[in-house]
Amino acid sequence: MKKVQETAEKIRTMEIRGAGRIAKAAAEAIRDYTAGLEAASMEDFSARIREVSDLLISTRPTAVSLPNAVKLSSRYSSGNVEEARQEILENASRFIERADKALERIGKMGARRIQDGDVIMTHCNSHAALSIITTAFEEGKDISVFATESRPRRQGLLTIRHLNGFGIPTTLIVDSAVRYYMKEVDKVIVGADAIAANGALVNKVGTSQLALAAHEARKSFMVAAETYKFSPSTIVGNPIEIEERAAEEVIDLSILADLPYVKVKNPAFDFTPAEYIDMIITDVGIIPPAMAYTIIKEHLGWELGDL
Ligand code: RUB
Repeated sequence: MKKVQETAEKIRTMEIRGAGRIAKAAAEAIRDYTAGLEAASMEDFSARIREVSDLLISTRPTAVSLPNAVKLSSRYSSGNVEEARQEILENASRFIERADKALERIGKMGARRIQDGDVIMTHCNSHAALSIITTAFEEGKDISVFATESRPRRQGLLTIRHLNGFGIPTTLIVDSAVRYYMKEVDKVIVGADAIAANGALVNKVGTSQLALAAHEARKSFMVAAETYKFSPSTIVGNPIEIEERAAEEVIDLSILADLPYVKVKNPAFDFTPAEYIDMIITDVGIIPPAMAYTIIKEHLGWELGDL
């Protein structure tokens, strides 16, 4: 349990962050916990698996990859402890492998949509989006990147470091310079924290303004998302919760203390409507946002009764 608590804490404090990494860390935590779990009975086993699952899911509310990873990993049908343990170990390992392969596949398929000479804009720090960019570059395409800073946590600094490691020419810009530079951009590629059944995207706050600017300038807006970033519960009408983070990420609280009429809002994500998205590059193919429902039905193994 201590290791699960540590993982949960790392996700909560964003030491582990990004929807894909969070999902993989949760699956690993469940796998390791289950391997060493000493249960007195099947009821005991079930209760403990439920407890760690709930703990992991409670860490951050928006990235649907987290509950998807936990649910897919912690499934079992046997009423026998040893058999149920084996089922979970296999399911968790399968999820981890799926996640690794997904990034590679998205990179390869997405890279086919990148042309020699393309200027790409990306936002925040998405491993799926970066997989496409670095794969295209390694294939020999002469590309360059505009990377947004991504206030307030400045995940853009991770992105520029990553791209620099590949030798990809990169320009760091503040978030508010997105529209100013859009005329120099050919394609926008971002990641996803969640995709709703209607094809709407939830990603780092500011993504929707990139989409709007790309739409206005008639530039292609591409989303890189593993199939486990699609949200089954949106089919039955559940909204995706947008995480609201602490004011101190935005402003020093001592400054705020002197400003009694001022409050701070700090949403971590925003919604981009499907009509601004040209394509979603998933590990099972490149799809229009209108196909989100099909991905959920065919690749997440959900029955409506589960939701
Ligand atoms: C990260 C973020 C990323 C997505 C996709 O937000 O919005 O674009 O999670 O990332 P945070 P990936 O830093 O708040 O977790 O493609 O790596 O899953």
